[in-house]
Parts: sequence; structure tokens; C-alpha cells
Amino acid sequence: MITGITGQDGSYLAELLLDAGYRVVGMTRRTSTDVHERIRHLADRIEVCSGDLLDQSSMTAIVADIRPHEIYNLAAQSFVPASFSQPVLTGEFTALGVTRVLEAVRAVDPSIRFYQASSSEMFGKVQAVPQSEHTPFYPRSPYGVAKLYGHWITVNYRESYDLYAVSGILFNHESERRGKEFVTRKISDGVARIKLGLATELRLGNLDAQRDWGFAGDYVRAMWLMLQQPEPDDYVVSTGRTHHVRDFVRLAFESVGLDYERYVVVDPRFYRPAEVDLLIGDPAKAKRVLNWEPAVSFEALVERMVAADLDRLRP
Ligand code: NAP
Ligand code: G4F
Repeated sequence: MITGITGQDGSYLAELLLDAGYRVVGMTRRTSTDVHERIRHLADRIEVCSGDLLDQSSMTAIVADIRPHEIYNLAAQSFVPASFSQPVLTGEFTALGVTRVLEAVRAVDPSIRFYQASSSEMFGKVQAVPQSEHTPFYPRSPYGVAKLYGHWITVNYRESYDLYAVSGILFNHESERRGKEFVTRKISDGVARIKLGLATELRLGNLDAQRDWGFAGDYVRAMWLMLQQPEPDDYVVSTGRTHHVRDFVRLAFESVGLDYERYVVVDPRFYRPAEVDLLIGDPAKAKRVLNWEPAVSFEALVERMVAADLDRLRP
């Protein structure tokens, strides 16, 4: 069972599990319009059920009905700027939502294996470089604070009720399926539009922030591996390399033969009340225990995202 199956990671994870022979059930929330774009190609291979992280009775009923062996809790309000404008809702989804799923597991079948989508945003104002499973947390946004709650409630239920519950502390991972408001996709989409003559500029915020960016398809493999271990544990998943937003911008424009300085406008509207300046993860434990390594490089990621947006937008 995957919560958040309509999101970027949900769609890649569903593909991976189907390829491994799983029955896959995705939980989606009710909407008046169809928002299943990322899983449309899987429509005849997955089952979809309606529920909401805000609603305990729907969560418990779905888990009781499906009786999954594994639950991947990917659903969340995941956009950092929205967490500043909607902090209470972000706490309800992204923090308390985790407890609701865990309560459903506890009530229905404590042997269900549970994955929580934790985040490098929890490191925030980083207390060590690189960040590992032992680095203290210091979140810098309501989103980061909510994810920290989700992390600790997962650890707490593991220790209190002996659940197989794990927290994957994943660093930024991207793809052509990334939401268009996140910086990498905003850049690839903007570059494609400029190249095709559909736009003349790209307005961005802080170009000096640094992120450890990987490919989402690689990262869902780490989620699955975490639920296949003899004992539940928490892992940092990252590439171990960091780049400035400016590097992503420069490479993306270069990939279509353009100079970014002619098109990018820095717009303070996209600055955040508090910024996470530098993220770089230490993936040593994931490599040692899970035998996990990313396959797609930063450079290849930039290229494939721009190429995909060019293909999508080309008349
Ligand atoms: P995403 O594309 O924003 O997808 C979020 C999913 O959550 C969507 O399917 C969304 O459904 C669903 N959702 C939101 N609120 C819900 C609610 N109240 N009830 C049920 N479903 C709800 O996020 P992503 O990039 O795939 O990330 C997956 C998870 O990993 C998230 O928890 C995110 O915070 C975490 N994470 C992501 C990264 C990253 O770099 N991508 C890194 C670390 C952690 P709708 O389609 O209906 O909106
Ligand atoms: O792409 P972003 O919005 O991702 P952010 O804030 O790092 O969060 C993402 O990664 C987390 C893992 O660390 C996830 F947990 C979270 O759910 C999400 O997937 O911004 C990246 C950086 C920031 O420093 C931001 O200030 O890019 C900078 N930036 C510069 N200009 C911009 C822009 N970000 C956005 N979204 N839009 C801009 O115009």
C-alpha cells in the first residue's frame, strides 16, 4: 500500500513494486478533478482506494480492508514555501498524518512493515557536514518541523510497540515527474520554454543554496530495500555530492546551448523566511547495509529533465 501514489515518488515506487511482482494499492484523496497524471500509465495494473491522511477512520478502514504486508507513507504537503503560508495544515498532513497511519497499523496488524518518508529538510541549519544518521536535527521550516515529528513518532512506535517501522531520511531527488514549483523542474521547464520561444526569462530566488540532488527512480529502490532487512532501522539516502542552485541553472541552459546569465532574473519573492543553505548527505550506511548506490549522476539528471520538458512542450 502506498499513500501519496499520485506524487513523484509514488509513481516510481509503484513501478518498482509491480516489476517485483507485488499487488499494489494506492491511496488517493478525493478530488473533483482527475489528478492521476503520474500514474495514468499504471491504471490497469494498480488498485486505487480513497482515503485521507486527515481522517483516522478512513486510514484504519483502508488498512483493514487491504491488509497490506508493507505500507509506504509518502503522502505529505511536501512543498517548503507552502508550509510557511499553511503551517497548521502542513502539521496536520505531514506530522499528525504519520501517527494516523501508524495507529491504523497498530490497530489492524502490528506485523505490517511501515516506511516513513522523512527528509533532509530536518537537518536544516546543519550541525555537521556531511549529514549522517547521527547528525542532530535543526529544521528551518514548518515542513521540516512536521517531518521531524513524523520521524520521531516512527522511531517511537518502533520502540514502544515493536513495529517494523523505518524512517528513510532522503535528500532531494528529482525527475521529469517532479512538481513544477520545485526548483529543478521549474528550471528545466523554464529552459525548455525559453529555448522554444515560449518565454523570455526565468525568475528564481536564492541561487546560492546547495543541495545534494539525485534521481527519484534510484531513491525509491532504497525505500524498498529498507523494508527487506532483518531488523528495522533508519537510513540517510543521498549521493554524497552537493551543487549550488546556480550550477543546476547553468548546466540546464548549457544543455540547450544558452547562457543562463541572459535569461535568469533573481526575484526576492522566491526567498524564504528561513533558508536551508547547505545539504550534503553521507550515504555510507545505505551503501554498507542496503548495498544501495545511485545510478544517475547530477549531470545526467539535469540533461534528462530538460530533454523531457523539451519533448513535452515541442509543438
Ligand atoms: P509529491 O510529489 O508532493 O507527492 C505528495 C503526495 O502526497 C501526493 O500524492 C499527494 O496527493 C499526497 N497527499 C498530500 N496530502 C494528502 C492527504 N491529506 N491525504 C492523502 N494524500 C495526500 O511528493 P514526492 O516528491 O513524491 O515526495 C514523497 C514523500 O517524500 C513526501 O512525503 C515528501 O515530503 C518526502 N520527501 C521528498 C523528497 C524529494 O526530494 N522529493 C525528499 C525527502 C522527502 P495529491 O496528488 O492529491 O496532491
Ligand atoms: O526545490 P526546492 O523547493 O526544494 P527544497 O526546499 O530543498 O525541498 C525539497 O527537498 C526536501 C529534501 O531536502 C524535501 F523534503 C521537500 O519535500 C522538497 O522535495 O528548493 C531547493 C532550493 C531552496 O534552497 C530554494 O530556496 O532552491 C532554492 N530556490 C531558488 N529559487 C528555489 C527557487 N526554490 C523554488 N522552489 N523556487 C525558486 O524559484
